[in-house]
Amino acid sequence: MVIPPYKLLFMSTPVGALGTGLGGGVELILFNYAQELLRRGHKVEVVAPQGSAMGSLSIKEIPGELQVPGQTQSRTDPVYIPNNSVLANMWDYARQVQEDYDLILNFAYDWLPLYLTPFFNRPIAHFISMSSLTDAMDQIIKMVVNNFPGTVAVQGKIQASTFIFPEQFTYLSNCVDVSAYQFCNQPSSALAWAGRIAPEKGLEDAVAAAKITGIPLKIFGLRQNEAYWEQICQEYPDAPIEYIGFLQTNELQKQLGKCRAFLATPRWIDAYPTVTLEALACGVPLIAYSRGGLAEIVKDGETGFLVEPDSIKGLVEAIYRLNEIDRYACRQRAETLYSLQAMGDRLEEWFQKILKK
Ligand code: HBI
Repeated sequence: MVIPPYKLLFMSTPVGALGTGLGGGVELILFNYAQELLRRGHKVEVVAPQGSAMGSLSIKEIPGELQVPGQTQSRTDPVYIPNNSVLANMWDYARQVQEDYDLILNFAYDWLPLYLTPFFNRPIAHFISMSSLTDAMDQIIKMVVNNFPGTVAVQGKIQASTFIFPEQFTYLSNCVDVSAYQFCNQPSSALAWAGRIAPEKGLEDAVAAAKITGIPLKIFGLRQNEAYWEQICQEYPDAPIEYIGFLQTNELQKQLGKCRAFLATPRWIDAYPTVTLEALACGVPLIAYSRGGLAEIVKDGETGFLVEPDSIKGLVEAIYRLNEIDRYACRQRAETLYSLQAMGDRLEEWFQKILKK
């Protein structure tokens, strides 16, 4: 559709500088949205914590204390705003420059940006990157959904169903820049696990499956919770695992692509794990707990296997069925369902609807 070029201000996640991995999949989502919208002729400026860098994005770095990750909070926790909050500083900057933009896109899963929406004289679109976690977030999201209909988007239906107002969301699904990933049809025997290494990601189950099958497991991602990592190493001292580290996209796809399969073992309702789309783009089949966005991403028996959540036995059984999967079918699913082109169309349609009001 032909629409005027928009001037867009992207407000990044306050839990870490872009490029460090602290922001999880949202870092790559922000980058993919920005590069596709820039390609279409829109202007995109990014506001993010000090130390942020990602490709050639134009980033305004803001100092201040990082925000507490939402998934570490309990449902009835109050809203935390630390002293010299980077989140508050980011949104004070947005307040000062808002006239230079048509629309502000918020990537933070935090109370403050949602609360500030009525105080701004520019429309704010909110990308909700996780499932329902706390009452405070549910209530403030509901305020925005009710007073600014059409401005709040989620990724998938299962994520949306964890909120009490799923019908009022815009659905964006997720995306991957397939051209940045090489399809690999000659994998090694190694299995892969990738993500923030933290309790909600359930890494220990993948390590247990590696121990039982004796198949080596390559582990990619930021060791966000060192104690959790140590605990796994102590519990499985002789499991065939190798910690690779947190890699940027080009290096990650080279190593991930060579793996036989990707194990996705989330304990929580992971909204739409971006890294599993990266695996598909390389042709790597997914063996995933049937939980959250994974139940929408994996075509059982075609692009991998859906396993009963928390069943290590289920992971092992799926590993032994991997020769049933055609790796090219995995690549094709990434190309057709998760392309940047399709995401760009959805984003332009979303922004146009908001700006028409
Ligand atoms: N926690 N408070 C907070 N804010 C975020 O933006 C946030 C988070 N935890 C995790 C996170 N973002 C991303 O890693 C996920 O949305 C992918």
